[in-house]
Amino acid sequence: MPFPIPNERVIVMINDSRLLQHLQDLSQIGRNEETGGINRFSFTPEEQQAIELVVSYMEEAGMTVVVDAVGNIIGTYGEGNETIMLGSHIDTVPEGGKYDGALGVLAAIEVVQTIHEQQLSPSKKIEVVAFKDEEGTRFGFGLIGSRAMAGLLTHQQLQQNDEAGISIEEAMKQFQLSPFPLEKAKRNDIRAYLEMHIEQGKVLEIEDLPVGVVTGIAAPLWLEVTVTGVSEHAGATPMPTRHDALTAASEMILAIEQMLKDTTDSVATVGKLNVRPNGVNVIPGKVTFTIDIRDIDEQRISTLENAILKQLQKIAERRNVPLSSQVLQRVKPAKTDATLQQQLKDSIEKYGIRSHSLISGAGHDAMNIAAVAPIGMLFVRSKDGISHNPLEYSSSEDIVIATNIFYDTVVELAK
Ligand code: HGY
Ligand code: MN
Ligand code: MN
Repeated sequence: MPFPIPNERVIVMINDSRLLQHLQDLSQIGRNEETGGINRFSFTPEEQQAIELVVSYMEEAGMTVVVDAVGNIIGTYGEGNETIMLGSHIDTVPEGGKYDGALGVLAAIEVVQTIHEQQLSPSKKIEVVAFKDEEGTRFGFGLIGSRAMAGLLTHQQLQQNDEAGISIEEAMKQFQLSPFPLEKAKRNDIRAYLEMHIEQGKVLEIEDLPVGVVTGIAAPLWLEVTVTGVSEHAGATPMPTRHDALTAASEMILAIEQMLKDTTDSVATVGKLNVRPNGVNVIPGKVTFTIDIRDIDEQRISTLENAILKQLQKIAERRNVPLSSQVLQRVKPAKTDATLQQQLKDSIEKYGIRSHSLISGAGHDAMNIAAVAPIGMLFVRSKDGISHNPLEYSSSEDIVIATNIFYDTVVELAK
C-alpha cells in the first residue's frame, strides 16, 4: 500500500496485512481464553511453540536462524563484519498483552522481509533477535538473553530458582541449552541496536502522535523482602500479643507508597506478595513481597533503595518482626545514542509526522545492549497507556506507520 508523503515521492512500504496477521497469530499462543491475557514464560511449551512460529517467519523473510548458548533466537540477513541488530522479546508477564515485545520482534522481521523482497543489498549484516526471558516472570530475574549478549550474565545469576525450585541453569539444560562458558553469547560486532516497542505509557497519546523517539530508559531494581512473625491461632491469640507478619508487611507497603507520593521521577511497586502458612484461621508467620524501584538516574535509585529499607527496618523493629531483604535484579539505566535518535527523527519527519522525544519508564533489552553498542528505540502509541494487561492496545494504523518508519531507519543504517 504506497503512502503518498509531503514531497510526493512514493516510497516502499512494508506488507501491513502480513505483519498484522503475524501479530494476531503469535498472540494466540499462551492466550487465556477467559481473560484474553497472554501467559508465555521462558522455557515452557508455550514459549517453545512461539519460538517455532517466529523461526518460521524469520526463514520466510530470507534469514538463517540460530539459537545462541542461552536461548536467544537470532535471524541473520546478509553478510558483513558489522551488524545492525534489531530485536525485542516474545515472553510475557502473567496475563500480558499481545504487543509488549512481540511487536518489536515481528516488526523487525517484517522490515527484513521487505528489504529481501525489494532485493536491496545492505552493506551490513542485519540480525533480528528474540531475546530470552526479558520479563523475568518465572525466575524473578529477567533480561537474561540481552545480559548474556552484553557479557553481563553471571553463573551465580543462573542459580536463581522459580517457585518450583528449578534454577535458570536447570531450565536451560532441560531445553537442551549449554550456557557455559557464558562468554560464548557475548557480542562485540553490533554496530547499532534498534528496538521498536509499545510505549506502555500515556505520553504519545497526550501528544496525539503515533510514534516517539526514546532518549533514555529507566532501569528496574527488584528487591525481595521477607517479614518473619509468629504463626499462631487466630482465635486464641489476643491482639496485643501477636507478631503478625502480614499486618507488618501491609504497613511497610503503605509506607513505601507514602514515601513516593510526591516524587515525579522515581516509582516503586509491590507486585508480588506471598503469605505463609496462608490459612484463614492462622496468624501469618512469614510474608515475602517484591519491590520494583525505577528511575532514569542510578544515584536516585540507590538513595531510594536505602531510604525504603531503613523505613521498613524501623517498622519491623517497632513490631518486633525481623526483616530480611535480597536483590533479585539490578539493571543500569541507559541513554540512547544521539545519532540513532536523529536517524529515527529524520525517518519520522519524512512521513510528515512531528518527532517527539521521551524517556522510557519501562525497561527493555536495549538497556543491556547499551553496554556493547549504540542503542536506539522507537515507541508506538499505547491506548490509554495501558500495558502488562490484556487490554494493552496499539492501533493497526499506528503499527503500520511505525513499522514503515522503522524500515526507513534500518535501510539507512544498513546501507
Ligand atoms: O519490567 C519492565 O519494565 C519490562 O516490561 N520487562
Ligand atoms: Mn513488559
Ligand atoms: Mn517489553
